[in-house]
Amino acid sequence: MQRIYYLSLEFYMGRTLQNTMVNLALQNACDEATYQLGLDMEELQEIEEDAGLGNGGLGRLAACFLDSMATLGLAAYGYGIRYEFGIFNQKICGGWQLEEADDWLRYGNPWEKARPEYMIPVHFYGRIQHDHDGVKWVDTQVVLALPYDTPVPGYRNNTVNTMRLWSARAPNEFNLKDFNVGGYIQAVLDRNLAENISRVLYPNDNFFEGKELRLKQEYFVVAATLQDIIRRFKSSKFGSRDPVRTSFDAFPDKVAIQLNDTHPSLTIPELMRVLVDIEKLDWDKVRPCMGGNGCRDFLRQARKINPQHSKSLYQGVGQRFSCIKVYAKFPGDLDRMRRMSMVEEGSVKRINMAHLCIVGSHAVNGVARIHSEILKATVFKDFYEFEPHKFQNKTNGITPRRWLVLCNPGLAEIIAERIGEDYISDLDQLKKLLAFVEDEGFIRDIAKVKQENKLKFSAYLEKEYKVKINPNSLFDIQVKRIHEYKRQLLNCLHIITFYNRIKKEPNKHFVPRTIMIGGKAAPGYHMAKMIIKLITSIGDIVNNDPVIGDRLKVIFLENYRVSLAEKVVPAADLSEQISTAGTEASGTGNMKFMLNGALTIGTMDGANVEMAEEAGEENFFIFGMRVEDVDELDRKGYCAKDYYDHIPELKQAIDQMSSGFFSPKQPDLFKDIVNMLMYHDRFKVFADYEAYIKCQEKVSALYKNTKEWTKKVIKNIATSGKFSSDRTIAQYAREIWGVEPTRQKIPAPDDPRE
Ligand code: 73E
Repeated sequence: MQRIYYLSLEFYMGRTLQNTMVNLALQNACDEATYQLGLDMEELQEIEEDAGLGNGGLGRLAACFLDSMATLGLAAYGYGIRYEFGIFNQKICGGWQLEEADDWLRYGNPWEKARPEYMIPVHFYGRIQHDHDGVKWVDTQVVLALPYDTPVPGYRNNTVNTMRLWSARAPNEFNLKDFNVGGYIQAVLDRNLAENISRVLYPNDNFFEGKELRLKQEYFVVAATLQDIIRRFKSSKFGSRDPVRTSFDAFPDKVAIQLNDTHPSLTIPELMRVLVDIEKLDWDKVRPCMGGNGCRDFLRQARKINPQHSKSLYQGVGQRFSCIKVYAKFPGDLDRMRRMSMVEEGSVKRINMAHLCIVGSHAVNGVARIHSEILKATVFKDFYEFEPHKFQNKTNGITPRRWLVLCNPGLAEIIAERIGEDYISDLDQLKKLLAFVEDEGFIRDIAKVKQENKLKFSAYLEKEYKVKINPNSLFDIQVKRIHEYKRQLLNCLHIITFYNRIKKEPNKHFVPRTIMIGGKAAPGYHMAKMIIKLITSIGDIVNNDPVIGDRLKVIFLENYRVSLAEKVVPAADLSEQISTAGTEASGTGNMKFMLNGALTIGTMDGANVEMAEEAGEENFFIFGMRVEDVDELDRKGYCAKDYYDHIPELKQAIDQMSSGFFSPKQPDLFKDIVNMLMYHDRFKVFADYEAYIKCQEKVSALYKNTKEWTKKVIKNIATSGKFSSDRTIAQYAREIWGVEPTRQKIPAPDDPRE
């Protein structure tokens, strides 16, 4: 059997209880049983902590992939780190973000099982010694990797896979020397140093972290996982019976390793080190593969953590990918050889991890069509020209179990009433709903479910946060990490413009809107934190203006995370996906909204391009620059001031921000934001302002006509099937891992309500 190993520094799982019940068809039985005990299942579910072992899309993708791999019956394992502290909890205080530690294991974790019998030593630092039978790595510091297993059930198919997360433990002899009492106490205290490796998730999304502890995390998961993979291979019938020397001949056919971005890329030199230095074999027999995703920041110092890696990098990879090969294909092109080097020039030698990944992998993929094309045309152009066959696309997806059946049972139910339940594990079947676009009954049902979800979410906001919103207004939602490239600031400019228009003509009719923005800012990202303060400050002015009434409300959704997404996504009318074209590799929140019956206002970026293609552009609110326009503007030179000077409503909004209209007690509070927007905006917010405002006018106009709006909603739901992670994983399986997925259907249990 071919085994799939999915390595990731993040697994953003969220809660597990309801997901387990959905996948095992236990929901009705559990509802019934708890009801008999005088308990409410939904209340119980709310008690569970999110497993927040991720920052955003990258970690959530890994979680959706685990669900799909189990559902498709693949023998797949997720490998990562059991962070003691996941993504911080966000508190909003006086409009500012405060971070609180996420002590998610405080009351224990019932879903995991420690497996001390598979504990593995991981070595750090030390030096290399050469002797008669090769090299020895000596004087190392040893940290033990203790695995914790969490079951990953497939959707009703009698399959349960494993997610194995490593926890760092100091060995009992850690720091052991002939110490006096003081030395002993210190030695015990120092155990923390080793155990800090799995203490906390680095809270930066889409950002390269150059800290030594982060590199140790990366090496820790890679080294422990590879030892586990090789142990399992040896104990299978494919590792030869020879007790002295294992045959690794079958290894490339029995093992596929998929890397989530470049974060676990030390897999490549580490696998070489283990096979060559420990298993004593020719490393040409190895076939790891890597899924590149994001691929923006990859400079990394190999440093001193494993000195043997630098040797592997210079010699090992050098053998397979020698400059000579590049030279043979492109004679005389010395500049190309320099650009493609794995070792970057400069006083400090740095390893380019992305180059290492491409060279050491048999396949590399982008995560949406536009992203894959950009990689081939820009950052990896040289590598694409050298080995074009390696480059693939795998457009991201989301699991319809969590992101429809679990979070939006009302919608799942009315769909099942029309087309049956098979669509849940074969999402393309949603296409059958196209036959119901003109069906009055279905249109009414869809609008009704949406209204119920909006009422439920309004009640939640009122209960938990004491804010009252108008459930008949258009729910306009942007939830994602706060980042300049995601352009929450463009949304802010629309809010201010909308506000100014109502103030200017208070007696005119406006389609009422509730604009909700949520997301965490990395603790050290100053501009992102200022953006949160700006949103809350705009809310303070807008929400308390009697002229506005309930025509416009601005809500900052505190502590956006998986479990909050499950509440807000089903309640959305409008999904904001407004990154500068060419900056969002794919996006996956966009897909969740589409599947849950929101319309999208978005740029031609990431997976939006393919979503609009599936839905038909006439059913999508597309605006703004395309990638080519952005490139053209770069060549011409982007000048924000020109837009400011020529667009009066834009000027008014910016002037209000800089004059303290939204921060009366501190008029210059937003000067950094204004200064950035006016003089060094890498994401060209003003260039898309006019198109965005016009597009928002079209949104409001359509929303007035519930029936026409709902027809477009149905067309979007019906064409969202492509964005199931089942489709994504089936493509990885066939086109990268070389395995055919199988879906076995298990008859529903003996429960009349299932
Ligand atoms: O567009 C998203 C994509 O949908 C992308 O920004 C995100 O990955 C999602 C899933 O493919 C992503 N995050 C990171 N790189 N790409 C990242 C980089 C460094 C640290 C943490 C996350």
